[in-house]
Amino acid sequence: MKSFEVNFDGLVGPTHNYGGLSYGNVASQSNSQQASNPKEAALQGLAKMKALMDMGFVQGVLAPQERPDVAALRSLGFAGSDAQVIEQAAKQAMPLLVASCSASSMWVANAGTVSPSADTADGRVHFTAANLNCKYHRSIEHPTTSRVLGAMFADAKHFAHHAALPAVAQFGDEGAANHTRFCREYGEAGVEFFVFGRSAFDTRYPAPQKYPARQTLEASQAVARLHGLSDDGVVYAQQNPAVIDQGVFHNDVIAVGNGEVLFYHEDAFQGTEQMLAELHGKLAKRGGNFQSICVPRSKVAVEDAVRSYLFNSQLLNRADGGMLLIVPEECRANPRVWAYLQELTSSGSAVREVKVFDLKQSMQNGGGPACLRLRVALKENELAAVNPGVIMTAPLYGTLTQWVDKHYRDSLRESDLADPQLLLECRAALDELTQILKLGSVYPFQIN
Ligand code: SUG
Repeated sequence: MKSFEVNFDGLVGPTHNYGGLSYGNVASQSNSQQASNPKEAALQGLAKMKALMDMGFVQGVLAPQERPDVAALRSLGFAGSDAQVIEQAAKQAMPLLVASCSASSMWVANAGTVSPSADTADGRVHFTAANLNCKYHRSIEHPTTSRVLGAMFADAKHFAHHAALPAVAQFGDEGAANHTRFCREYGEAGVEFFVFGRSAFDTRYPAPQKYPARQTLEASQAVARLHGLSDDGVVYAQQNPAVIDQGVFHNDVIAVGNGEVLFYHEDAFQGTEQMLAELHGKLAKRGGNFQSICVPRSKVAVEDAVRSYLFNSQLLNRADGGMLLIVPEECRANPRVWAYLQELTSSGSAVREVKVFDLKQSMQNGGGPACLRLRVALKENELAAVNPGVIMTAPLYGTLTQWVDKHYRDSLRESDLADPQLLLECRAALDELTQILKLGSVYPFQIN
């Protein structure tokens, strides 16, 4: 049976703004308070989805969330009508209003972890929504994420959904941004690679000194158990705490993998040699030939990797067997990274081609091409069971660009977030979107 890796990209929401909310994420901190352009952000994301569809990849769309999250503000003690809740929050606790307005659900690599059916004990595709509990503005995403994923992958014969892990730091879980899967073919059993930043209970693992390590070993292990993965099909590795302190807040800022290939920075991991040997051995037992491409620090420093987002790229299989790397414009703007990419594609490596996308609006909050997509490996019959409303087509692309043009502002500053009209605009847009994507009622304003 045929199988595919489907990329579901997060559609940028109407409140996309630069709130400076993510300590440890260099771009989020340095662009705080700048004016954003939600319309441009959404169109940049849609252009990437359309381009991948045009190249022959199966591409999906993941809907944004209702913001401001008035229910979250109510749970923090603000009361009255929706407009009063927003007004009071703006007066008394602006950082909370900013957090409740974040469009951060666009980075769907953090929506959850997905294990394809070939890896799981019950032969279904398993999803665990990420609790994202390191940052308040992200910790409020998972209930809606679960409903949206449930509406996209509704058929219980093929799809199993797990609620987010307990919302405490010991089980900090950031989803697929710290998860990669290696395999020979997408429909065959593979090796799932979980990368954690720290251990909550085992003091032998070193922790970063400056910035938080968002993913714990215990969270990764819990996800592997929930999904029914076998020990033969799992490898755990720790991120190098020193790179977390340089702004590598997720593993997908320093490494990316697909098929049999891991593309990573020399400084990405602790115990790299042992980790590579384990990946090689376990994939060999699955009939695969693990390969790794190490980018040496002498060619690309960690700082250049963080600024350019070289590793936050999409590594995709081309029809001819070679691989294609989708990178952000910031890679072309960095002479050392760009020179490295020229060398990589002409050296006979697995990576044959590089394509560049302008994703500046998302990049300025620390979200590159890979952050914007959730990968779901599906067999042909499973793909047929996905809600067809969320699969990108040329007409859907046309409808979504018109929808963005109709509903989105082209400038948003912190002071605009206090405007109660923004909530009404967002709800009107999302109500229409659920009809376009055929999701049913998934938002709090539609349910309550
Ligand atoms: O969680 N930025 C996101 C970026 C997530 C990137 N995802 C991956 N690497 N997979 C984060 O730090 C910034 C929001 C603000 O500052 O307005 C933010 O949430």
